[in-house]
Amino acid sequence: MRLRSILLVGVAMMCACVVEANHAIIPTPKSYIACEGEFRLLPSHSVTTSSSTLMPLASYLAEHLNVEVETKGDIVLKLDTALKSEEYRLRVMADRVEILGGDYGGVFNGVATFMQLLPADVYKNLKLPATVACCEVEDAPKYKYRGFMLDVCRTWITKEAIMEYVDLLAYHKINKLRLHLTDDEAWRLEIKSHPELATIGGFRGGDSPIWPRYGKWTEKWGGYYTQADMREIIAYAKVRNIEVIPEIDLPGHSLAMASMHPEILCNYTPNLDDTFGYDTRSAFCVAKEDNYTLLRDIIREVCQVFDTKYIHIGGDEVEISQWKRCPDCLALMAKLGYTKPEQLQAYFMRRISDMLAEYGKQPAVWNEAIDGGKLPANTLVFGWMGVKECKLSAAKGYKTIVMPGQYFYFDMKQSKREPGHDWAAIFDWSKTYGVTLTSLGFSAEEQKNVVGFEASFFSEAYASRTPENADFLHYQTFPRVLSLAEIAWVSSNSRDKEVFYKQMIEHYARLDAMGVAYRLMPPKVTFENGMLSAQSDDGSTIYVQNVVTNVGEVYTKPITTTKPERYVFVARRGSALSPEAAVEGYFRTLKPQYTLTSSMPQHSTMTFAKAQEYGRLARTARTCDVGDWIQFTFAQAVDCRRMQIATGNFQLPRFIFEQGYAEVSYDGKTFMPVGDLQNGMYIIDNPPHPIKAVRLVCSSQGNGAKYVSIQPPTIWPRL
Ligand code: TNX
Repeated sequence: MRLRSILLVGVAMMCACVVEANHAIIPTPKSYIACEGEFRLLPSHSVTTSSSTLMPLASYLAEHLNVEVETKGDIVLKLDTALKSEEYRLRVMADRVEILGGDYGGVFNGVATFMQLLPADVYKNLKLPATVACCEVEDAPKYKYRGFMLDVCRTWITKEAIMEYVDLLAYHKINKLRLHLTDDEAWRLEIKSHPELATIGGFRGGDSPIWPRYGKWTEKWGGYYTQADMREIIAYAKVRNIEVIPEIDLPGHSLAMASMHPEILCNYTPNLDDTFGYDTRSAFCVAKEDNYTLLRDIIREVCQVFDTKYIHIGGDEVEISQWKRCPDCLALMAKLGYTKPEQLQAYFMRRISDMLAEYGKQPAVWNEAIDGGKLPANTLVFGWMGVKECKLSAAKGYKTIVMPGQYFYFDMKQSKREPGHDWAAIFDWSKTYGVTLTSLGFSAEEQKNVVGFEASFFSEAYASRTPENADFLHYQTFPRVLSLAEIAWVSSNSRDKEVFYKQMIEHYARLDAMGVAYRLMPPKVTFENGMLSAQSDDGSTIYVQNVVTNVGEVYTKPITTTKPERYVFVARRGSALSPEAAVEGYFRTLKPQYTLTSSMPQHSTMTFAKAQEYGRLARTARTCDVGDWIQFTFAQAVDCRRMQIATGNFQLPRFIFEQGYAEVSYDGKTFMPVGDLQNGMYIIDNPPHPIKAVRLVCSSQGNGAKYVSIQPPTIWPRL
């Protein structure tokens, strides 16, 4: 080993190798040494390996390189037992390329780096000859677990779309994909002993017992993976060094299951007057033995399909109030000598963990699951609620995955006016990139229990945004995935955002070739001395639109104007897009005085008066029926360029009028229908007269919830 490195340095000196930062490889390799000369990849070259284990990888690489796999070749893949798991050495020489790895994952990582050294069209259709500068790369990951979680429940994501996304993760050396397979909105995995779970539970709306939610209100919508499909996904991911870990979310988040099997619920009769008889309870009863029989069937099959060490069994956000009302759960508590219902959750998780152990598996859980008592010592804990919860888990001795929402939930908004949740934080790639365990306050002891990082994409907001094309998934997750890949890989704790941003911009050419519709940083807009200008630094094209004349064009030079608020800019590059940028005046909204009235009674604390003050939403005291309405009556008729009236949560279509229409009145007496609601809201663009009142009318019964939320109106002035 020693001798070899001395020799290497010798060779390096002879061929004038120099240590370079890198070639914008993401994640950044430990060491990249540039050597003299180049390797010219020709169609006559071929990939070769003598290891049968590496054969699938040889084919994977050959496919990307547009060459063949042959017994004798110039691009050599090899296992090297002197290297650790996932560690690799890549040597690009003038006449040959060698990729050595400690195991399959190591060689894969070397292959992924080699691809990044090639022209970007390696991700599309590589044109040969192609050249790579000679170099030597030595590299290994810091963390064993570099994960991404995809919520395929709230939005149905097809097998093919998962595979496409797997490719994107693999190109960045992410090595775990966790599939969130069950939730309140769907059951997505075929269970042969209970086929209805997927064949019925995979679909919502229409004649399904599962209420439509988050989009696709009028059709029966969804899908599921057969076990054969899932095996295909697992095999596809395995070639790409990605382990697929399933999550069956228990004992809460089980409304889809309960809609098919109400007998899993607690033993009391809830009052369903407010929901037209629809039972929204979502937690398994802990005291029913039959539940464990059903769950054993499920766990057995899940363990057969997935060859992973861990099976994630959920444990988040359980509505424990249901157990408190259940005589059977209370009796079980008494029998076990429990004083808090949270202990029932630990009891439940332990029973499922025991089942897993019988099939040779270990439990993985969300952080709340460890609050009510001890779980088996080999439990893997996913800390999502905050840094505190991650530290607590590590301090208790559990192996822990760090994924607090405010850094790792890529379903969060990237800036204030963009789509996404905001419960954890509003952040872009730079916040994720800044994460180190030390800066988050983990002690050395706690750090020892951290196995890695995971980012997640919960998909409530995706279903209403054309999931048939992956643009929204891409936009929310890229370039944030680049930050995840970087921090989970590099050993160094130093972070330089400027340097990484430059690296990212170089990497954009690869994302373009991969077909990723990533998010660009917004162009910088300035207004000085009557001149409005926009600038971007990432090779994108800026477009400008005058919102008064509606003329849009490519921005080429500063605009002379006295009305800078009339112009809005976006940057585009390939499929990538930036959020809107403009001077603050463009975004300004009006808050005219109005009265909120409704055919539905108001909630006792989230009153209509509160929404009239803006800033807060109101709630009704029951769900909606056909013909129910809400009305906004303005004290003075409002002249504006745009008005948005919405039920529900803006980014998370729930608690809405699932179907309905809007009516506008210019005199406060006669109302004219103007159009159908989209995801519970209506936008009036360029009204011909000042608006005196707007009314939203419901044309469907119920919304799968106990109430309707009402947003204050958003009103943009004329410019
Ligand atoms: C919290 S993460 C949840 C999910 C939501 C997500 C939205 C977790 C364990 N529970 O059910 O989809 O927030 O960001």
